[in-house]
Amino acid sequence: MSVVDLPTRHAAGWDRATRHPFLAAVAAGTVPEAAFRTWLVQDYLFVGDLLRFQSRLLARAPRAAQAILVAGAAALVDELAWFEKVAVEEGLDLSATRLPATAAYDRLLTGLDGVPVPEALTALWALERVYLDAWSFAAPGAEPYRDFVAHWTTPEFAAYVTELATVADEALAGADRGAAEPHFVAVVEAEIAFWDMAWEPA
Ligand code: HMH
Repeated sequence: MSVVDLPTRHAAGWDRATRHPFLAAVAAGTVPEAAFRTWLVQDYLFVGDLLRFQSRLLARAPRAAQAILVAGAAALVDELAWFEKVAVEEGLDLSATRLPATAAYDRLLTGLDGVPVPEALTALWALERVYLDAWSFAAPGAEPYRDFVAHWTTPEFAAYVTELATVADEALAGADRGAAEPHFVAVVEAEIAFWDMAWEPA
């Protein structure tokens, strides 16, 4: 089994995380602007938390996973700078506090510090893959969201996600594959809650 088999093993949750009403509304151009702005600021806070998690994971990662984790961390630094540019353009307040779903996701990431590296790598792959699939579902997106959707569906991002699957699979080869599955499920649930936070349609 490869980690890439996990989405089909948990198809209902995966669908809820990657075909959420928020994403459908971005595709249709009907998402309330305030909801999108709230979500953007929370995603900025999440990316900061993710960079910290990824840095801690790098510190204990096997040799074969180091290069991809470093490249991914550098991409997250660029992503933070991109959010800061958008914030200036759109007048967003990035100093907002974490809403409950963002805080809960950070606790999930911190909890992963205590699990074996192969399981943490699986969770990292899952949180990137679910995000890529979610925005791919919304693509190309309606105005004014098209540039955002394009930013999160680049071929470079897709290639990164594929590489993460490879290192997760390599690490899991000598580990307990079954132990990774609950972390996958927890990531999917955290993603659903993260979309719900932005907008729960009536
Ligand atoms: C909620 N999940 C969420 N935000 C992100 N930026 C990613 C995953 C991937 O970076």
